[in-house]
Amino acid sequence: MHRKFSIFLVKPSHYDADGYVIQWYRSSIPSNSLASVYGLIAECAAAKTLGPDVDIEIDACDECNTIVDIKRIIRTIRAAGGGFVGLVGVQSNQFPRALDLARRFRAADIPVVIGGFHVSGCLSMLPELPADLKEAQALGVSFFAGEAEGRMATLLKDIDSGQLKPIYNYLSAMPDMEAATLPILPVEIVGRIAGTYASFDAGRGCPFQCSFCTIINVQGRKSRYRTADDVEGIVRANAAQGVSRFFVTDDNFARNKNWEAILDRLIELKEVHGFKIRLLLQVDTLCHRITGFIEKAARAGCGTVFIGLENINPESLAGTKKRQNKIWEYREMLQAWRRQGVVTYAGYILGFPTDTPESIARDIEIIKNELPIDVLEFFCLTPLPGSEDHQKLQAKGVPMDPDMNKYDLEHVCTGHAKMSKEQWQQCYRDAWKRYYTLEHVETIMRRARASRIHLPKVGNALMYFSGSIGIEDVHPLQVGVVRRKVRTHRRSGMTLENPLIFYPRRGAELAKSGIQWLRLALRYRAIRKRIARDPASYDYTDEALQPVTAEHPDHFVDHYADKIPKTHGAPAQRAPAAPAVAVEA
Ligand code: B12
Ligand code: SF4
Repeated sequence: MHRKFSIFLVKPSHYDADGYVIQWYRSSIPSNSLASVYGLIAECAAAKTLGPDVDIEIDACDECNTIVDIKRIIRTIRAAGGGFVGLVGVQSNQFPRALDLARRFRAADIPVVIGGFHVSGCLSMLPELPADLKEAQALGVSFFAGEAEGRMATLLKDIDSGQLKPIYNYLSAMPDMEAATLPILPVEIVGRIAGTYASFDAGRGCPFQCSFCTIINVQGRKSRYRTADDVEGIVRANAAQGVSRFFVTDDNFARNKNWEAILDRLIELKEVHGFKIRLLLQVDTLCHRITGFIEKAARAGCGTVFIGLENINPESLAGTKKRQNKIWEYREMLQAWRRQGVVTYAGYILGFPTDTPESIARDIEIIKNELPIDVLEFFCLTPLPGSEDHQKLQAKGVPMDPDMNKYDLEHVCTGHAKMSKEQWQQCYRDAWKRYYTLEHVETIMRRARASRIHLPKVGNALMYFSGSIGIEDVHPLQVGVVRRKVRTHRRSGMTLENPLIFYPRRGAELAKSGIQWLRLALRYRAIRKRIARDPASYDYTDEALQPVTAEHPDHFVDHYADKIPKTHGAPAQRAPAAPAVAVEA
């Protein structure tokens, strides 16, 4: 008999401090986890995995841009007579929200499977299930640990036959990425991302050993890559539905051993076949050493690059085993991207063991003066479940915040040898203020003009980063366009607010943030216009734009001269160290 099997995939968001789900009319970054799992289930649907008479129907949403209609999902699965809810790519900070959603579905007896880094990281690194996973298990939720490529059919068959197991653990066997199923999402879902970006991972796994990182313990230390043919397949499948912008989610695309074949193929698709490809890449701080990498990336359509700078203090980098970051090459690397007109975003982590409020303030001023970075984003060093840091603290019984919702890299979750929790949290807030002063925003725009980088592009990126913290009070990686709050979607344990209080306050909040965004946009536009009108702006220069030569050595390095390890290629120490730069109060 012909029947349906109905699958709903939800990528959960997480809660703000008031217990409301952080979601928007349009979110800013696509979820690659959702695209990967969707692609795998679409493949099973096409292959009629559950038999020729069973139609597998899939619906998917990213909660960052869509309100999850719990009742409709329950109705649809019941009407189909079979199916399940997959909570996809659930990070630690999203686990409390995932659990609240699961609770509702399990109360209606709908099967629920949770996958993603929290489940995989905990199963990989902890001796026993932590309390939140046990709570989910008690509700009858199943876990999927490890990667699902080549394993989805087994799961679907188990659910369909009522044999769903409590845990699917594939962490010991990483699937090959060559010719692996392609990540894809229908255009209606991609269209809910501002700028209509799709995503794909061209590789997984990493050989390095940064102690704060979960990736190595979940995806392994052996790198696996997609081929140029696969990437062409992803581009063509998206182009067929009018999508041509991609966020390549590899933690470091420069480490992908197929980078050149992939970029060459993208260049061919662009230049010979007329595909209008735009790429957003993530790379490390050594990518400029690879001959032709930056030039080819730009030709293939890369207009923006995320760089894992992490920190500029060599002591901090060594302490966390990030020895591959060579600070004496940062300026050269950033200048190489600028020469290709690419906008640079750099991530900076606060709270390494040697950090103090004074050293953080000093380091940010050094960056502003000496490194030509466009957008800088800050994170608190966090013992993420699945990382070596978390495992060690747990084993030693060091207190860590029990609320997983806070593991979003914006909250301080454990102690620090030199700062109180409050000081550290304040450092995080101050770091944004310190970097995004109007004065420094103008400097960045002047540098962009001098480097012939598209001024509005840099201006808009700066506005979006400073506004997400200053106006929306969320990290730019989580921000979107126009915040949504659903009164009834509040964290479990928190009381629902009276509609007469909730709705007028929401109206006032929306009006306030609208006005604040408008004011910020006008301020940045005034700066941009001032620079555009200034004929001398093309000749602007400063320390950060100076090339590093024998005559003009990079005295950025001098600030840390006594801390640079004596490794191959490191500059000879030029003690005594230069006096510290002035730090604004
Ligand atoms: C791209 C990315 C983002 C993107 C998009 C998110 C996404 N998940 O696609 C953006 C920029 C938004 C993002 C933001 C953040 N991210 Co992020 N992100 C990544 C990154 C680099 C790649 C994710 C990815 O595509 N992986 C590949 C997919 C296919 O793997 P996967 O999610 O594990 O899914 C597979 C399996 O788990 C399984 N699976 C997953 N779900 C399900 C569900 C079912 C039903 C089944 C059967 C199987 C299944 O099948 C999938 C295919 O094999 C990862 C690191 C990494 N290498 O994965 C970090 C990572 C996931 N992010 C992390 C963090 C901490 C964050 C932030 C909190 C802060 C930050 N600075 O990064 C914010 C959170 C904001 C938010 N609202 O999401 C951590 C999470 C660690 C943890 N324990 O929680 C990671 C691991 C990086 C790290 N620092 O260690 N991130
Ligand atoms: S932080 Fe980046 S370089 Fe370090 S281990 Fe993780 S993926 Fe590799």
